[in-house]
Amino acid sequence: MSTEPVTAIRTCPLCEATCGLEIEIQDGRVGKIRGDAQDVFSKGFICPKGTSLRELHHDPDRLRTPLIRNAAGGFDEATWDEAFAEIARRFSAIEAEHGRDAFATYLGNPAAHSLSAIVYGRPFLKALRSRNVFSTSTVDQFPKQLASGLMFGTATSVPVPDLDRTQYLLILGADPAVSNGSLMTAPDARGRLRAISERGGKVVVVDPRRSRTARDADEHVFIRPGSDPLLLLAIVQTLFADGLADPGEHVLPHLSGLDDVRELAAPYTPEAVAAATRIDAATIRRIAHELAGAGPAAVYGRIGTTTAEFGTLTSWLVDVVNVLIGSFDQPGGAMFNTPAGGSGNTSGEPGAGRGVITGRYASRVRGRPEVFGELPAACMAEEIETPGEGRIRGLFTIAGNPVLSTPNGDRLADALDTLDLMVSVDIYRNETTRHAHVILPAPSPLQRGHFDLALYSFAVRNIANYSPPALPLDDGMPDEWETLLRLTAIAAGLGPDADLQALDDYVIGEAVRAEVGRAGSPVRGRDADDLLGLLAVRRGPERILDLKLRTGPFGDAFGAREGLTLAQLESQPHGVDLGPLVPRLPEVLRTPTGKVELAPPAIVADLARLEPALERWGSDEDHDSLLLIGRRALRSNNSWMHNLPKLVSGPEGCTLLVNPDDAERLGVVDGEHAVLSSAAGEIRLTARHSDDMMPGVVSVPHGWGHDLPGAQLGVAAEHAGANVNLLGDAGLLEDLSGNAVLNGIPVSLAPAREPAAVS
Ligand SMILES: Nc1nc2c(c(=O)[nH]1)N[C@H]1C(S)=C(S)[C@@H](COP(=O)(O)OP(=O)(O)OC[C@H]3O[C@@H](n4cnc5c(=O)[nH]c(N)nc54)[C@H](O)[C@@H]3O)O[C@H]1N2
Ligand SMILES: Nc1nc2c(c(=O)[nH]1)N[C@H]1C(S)=C(S)[C@@H](COP(=O)(O)OP(=O)(O)OC[C@H]3O[C@@H](n4cnc5c(=O)[nH]c(N)nc54)[C@H](O)[C@@H]3O)O[C@H]1N2
Ligand code: SF4
Ligand SMILES: [Mo]
Repeated sequence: MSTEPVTAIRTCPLCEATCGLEIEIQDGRVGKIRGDAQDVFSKGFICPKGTSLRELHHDPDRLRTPLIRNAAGGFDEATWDEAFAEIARRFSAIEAEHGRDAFATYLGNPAAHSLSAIVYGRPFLKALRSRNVFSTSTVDQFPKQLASGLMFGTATSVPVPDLDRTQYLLILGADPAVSNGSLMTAPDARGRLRAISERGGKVVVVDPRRSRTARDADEHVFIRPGSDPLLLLAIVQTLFADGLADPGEHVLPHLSGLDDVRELAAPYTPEAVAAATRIDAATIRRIAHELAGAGPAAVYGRIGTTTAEFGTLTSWLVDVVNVLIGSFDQPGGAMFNTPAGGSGNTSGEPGAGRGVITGRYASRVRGRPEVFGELPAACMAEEIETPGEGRIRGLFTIAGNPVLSTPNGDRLADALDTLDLMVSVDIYRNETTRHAHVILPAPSPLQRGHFDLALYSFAVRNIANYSPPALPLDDGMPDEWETLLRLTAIAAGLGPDADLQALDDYVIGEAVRAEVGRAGSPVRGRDADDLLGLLAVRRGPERILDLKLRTGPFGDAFGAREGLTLAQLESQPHGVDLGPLVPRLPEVLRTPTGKVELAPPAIVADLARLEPALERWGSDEDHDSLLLIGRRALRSNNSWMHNLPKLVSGPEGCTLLVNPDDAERLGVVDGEHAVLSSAAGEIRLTARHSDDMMPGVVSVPHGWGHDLPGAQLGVAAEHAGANVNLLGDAGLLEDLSGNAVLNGIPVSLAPAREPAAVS
């Protein structure tokens, strides 16, 4: 007998926009998915990926049972007990012979959106006690977080443009009309950007490609890939030279290094950088004047600026300009969020702190410094391949697909096959997880509770929204946090049959005891057992979330004041709007000096590396070169939503975009296959002529190349595309953050003579 359809309200976990969804459910089947018009933040906005959660939930290729690799190289379905026993057996053997640094972890992008992974990833890493911690952060945003950390004191102190109140926005290397915003949580980013122009403001986009955001904007400026730091230096130089640099009364008392910045930028006049950036001096000067004179203004840089040769330098300069133009930390400028779930800049004593220290240890083979407790993802292959003490023998991947998402994925794939243990917690058997000894499936996103603990820290309003699971777990399927806790038990030496409830009680006990002991905590000095009693109705990530909310900046401090609790969020399924961003200087700072460090020595030293680049990029040879950049598409999500027919139907997703003049010169025909090669490798794919491309620049999206044997992705294999990261160079890391350089790679292009191997 059929049951009544119900409507579940929940936040979409797929990207940073945190849209509210309305999901029809009947008899355990997911029906229509619409935007939740009552969501306090997204107000009904939804994108094609959000609606495809239905297809994702019912995808027959999505894993429902653990898999264990067999002697023939295939996989056998296994029970959960068998899977954990196999992991424990291999784990003990490695530990006995090689010790702790023989283990490694790689956390992928969906882990940043998963309450389970955010909350239980940490105890797992702690129990593993290995230095080999890798994640997508080093193929993504570490440069921004490092620059923010050095300037403001913590990795999450990333200023976000106050989109809804700004009058002028300069965007570098981001396409929020497609990506829906990143380190700028803003559902319907496209609508919010258009609103700036509609209220008489201006949006300027700097990008080597006329992106969707650029087409919507008031002005688009082409730039030579990678040269953004020069443009920004010239803007800084102009602001000082023309008497426009004025941080304002609100910021000045908390500022250190203003004179240093003036001096450092002095040589970089607009004329000096014009040839290297390909932007004429008058345009640079005009943009500098507009930024200073347009009312509240902000600069925003993203993936095109962080996955670049000078990512940290560029990320720093973005906020130097933000400070100099006078609207920093003010409505309409670049501002700090106040996250309801708390972060490094809401806990502890306000106004000063330990700041950021990097390089406490280094990677074994290349000696790359640790940043925020992680080593560069692009070092993984060499750490597995190279013999000696500390060689990685056991790897855990959690929600990641590094074979497609990191440079030289082919080399990494070969290395993975030499491991003594590889465990993947994932929802698919894909290009990476096919190498695992054991794959542990995570439930569908609709079967889990959700609160975007990480991404709300970068939202353009202060928002709190919790969603309970829309559907129950399948019979016998543990929640992802239980799987992670089981792995924690194995890593802690408690074995695969440990009492998870006891371990979970230990985790929350530690968290509460730390909180009551923390200086500045609203529950400092309270009795830990009392608080644990108040939390006792919950378990798992929800219990930790309740603790974080209640001790966070809007929390009820366990009854000591009016404020948020998880119970309150549960009663408000469309979310709680905690208001627009508010000025937070100087309380937000956690630098040792208690100042905004406008000229952090580590970053300033990196300017020495930029000087030769200025000359190199201005040369005739550079003007004749061909450079590769990436892009994103609305119907794609990094490497992993290509198995959903609705998203991959229609025009081919993985194509090369080339300016028609370049194409003609190179004999590359529109719609035909071309060969794109770099020092690292070559790929074949369909070329598309496009006036949107700057001459001398080609664009290929990442996350494709689904033609590898052993994966179980029936639909994606029919739309395989080519893996652009075969052209990247794992040896090429940004100096300060260890982030891989994925944009601005020198390439050559030719027509393909034979039919393409991949289509
Ligand atoms: N050339 C180039 N390379 C890039 C980029 C680029 O711009 N250009 N961008 C980089 C960026 S920004 C990022 S974030 C990375 C992404 O890099 P990765 O995170 O390594 O790759 P994803 O494609 O996001 O893969 C996510 C994996 O998580 C699985 N998954 C999905 N949902 C869940 C879940 O709920 N639980 C679990 N356990 N698993 C789940 C998917 O099946 C998939 O295997 O790629 C980077 N690589
Ligand atoms: N639809 C969709 N949305 C996504 C994702 C997805 O895969 N698909 N991925 C999510 C993830 S993990 C992330 S990190 C975010 C990223 O969010 P965004 O940073 O907005 O990512 P992109 O859309 O790749 O935009 C990057 C832009 O930088 C430009 N660019 C490349 N090199 C340079 C350069 O040297 N200088 C300048 N000025 N511009 C350059 C590219 O042409 C491109 O337009 O998107 C998230 N949202
Ligand atoms: S924009 Fe992002 S959060 Fe919103 S529906 Fe699309 S994928 Fe989900
Ligand atoms: Mo990302």
